Amino acid sequence: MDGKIRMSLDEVRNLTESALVRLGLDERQVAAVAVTIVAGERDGCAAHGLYRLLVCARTVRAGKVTRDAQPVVRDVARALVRVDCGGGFAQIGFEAGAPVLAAKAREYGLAGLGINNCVHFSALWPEVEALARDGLVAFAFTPSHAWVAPAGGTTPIFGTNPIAFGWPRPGGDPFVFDLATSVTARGEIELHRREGQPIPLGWGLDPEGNPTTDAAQALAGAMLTFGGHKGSALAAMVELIAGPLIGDMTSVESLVADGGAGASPIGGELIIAIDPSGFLGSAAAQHLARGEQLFDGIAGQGARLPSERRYRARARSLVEGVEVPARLIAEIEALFDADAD
Ligand code: NDP
Ligand code: PYC
Repeated sequence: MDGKIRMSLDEVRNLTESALVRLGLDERQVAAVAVTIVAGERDGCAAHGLYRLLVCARTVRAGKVTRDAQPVVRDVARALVRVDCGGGFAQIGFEAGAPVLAAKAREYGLAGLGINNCVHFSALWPEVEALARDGLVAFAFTPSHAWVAPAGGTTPIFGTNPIAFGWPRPGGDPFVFDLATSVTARGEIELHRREGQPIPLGWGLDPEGNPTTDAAQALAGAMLTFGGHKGSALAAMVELIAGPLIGDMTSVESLVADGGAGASPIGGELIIAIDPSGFLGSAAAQHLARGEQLFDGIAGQGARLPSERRYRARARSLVEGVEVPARLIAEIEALFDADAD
């Protein structure tokens, strides 16, 4: 088992920003990407925290990211906006497009943002949470690389294809869920492989199509969808609405474009925002308050709400900092060993 190092969130941010600067990303991308990596570490989502710097480095050094990409925002219809990320990380697309999306949702009740031509490695909850904090109901979807077999098959065709949802709550943190349509995110299996830990049966198949508890074998073979045919249908939906519908890649196409580099997925993301007052006008607050009865009914029987664990981790990290595997920090520092020569 690795030793752990305790770091403040400022230390996490400094390490992240300096690594991204040394990778040659411009100021805009450094800032936008660092926000999500620090948020991942802060909220106890290690698979999308500092570990991602290793993947970022591989992706940038493989020439898959435009280091000085500038997002181009295009107002394509009354309630639709597109952002071309110019081959940069998706975070700059969200940053540029979200204010336009929110304004359109307020004006028309419902609006969509298509983020195109981006490299995507981040979790989606920071985006739906931000929109929900702004009073909007939000959905986000993105394909990834073809790593996941459809229910009943053994050949990867889907990405891990997350679906995220955010709901504003009067006077409290938004209700948010963000789930891969695979049983678990690929990053979780990567972390198991790095720790030499077995994975639970049901997460993946080995390259011969047999169930496996070996993380490396599942990474080399096929991951499985959650909920069998139901997750499979949702994964297909994500492929369609965040791929062809917005003129961007499917997970199969992204993996072909990767060409064996082992870099982060390339493609697009779809975000939909709804302003509750679009349907409800001045009665919106009264009806949102009724949503609270649902949350009370869940929590009241001892079940937890999605995002509760993250908010608790956040509250703790803001005070105590976070614990990070010492080996991970050493690997991040070693990324730049040659620079010192
Ligand atoms: P999990 O299975 O850990 O969690 C999925 C959701 O379920 C979370 O909202 C979580 O809330 C909630 N949850 C978990 N356990 C419970 C419980 N017992 N009761 C109620 N709610 C619960 O996440 P995944 O492995 O599916 O995905 C992890 C991340 O990976 C996501 O953030 C996703 O965006 C990211 N990802 C990104 C991809 C990309 O291409 N960019 C691809 C695939 C995944 P909580 O957070 O509070 O635990
Ligand atoms: O963990 O499945 C994953 C993932 C893919 C892209 C970013 N994260």
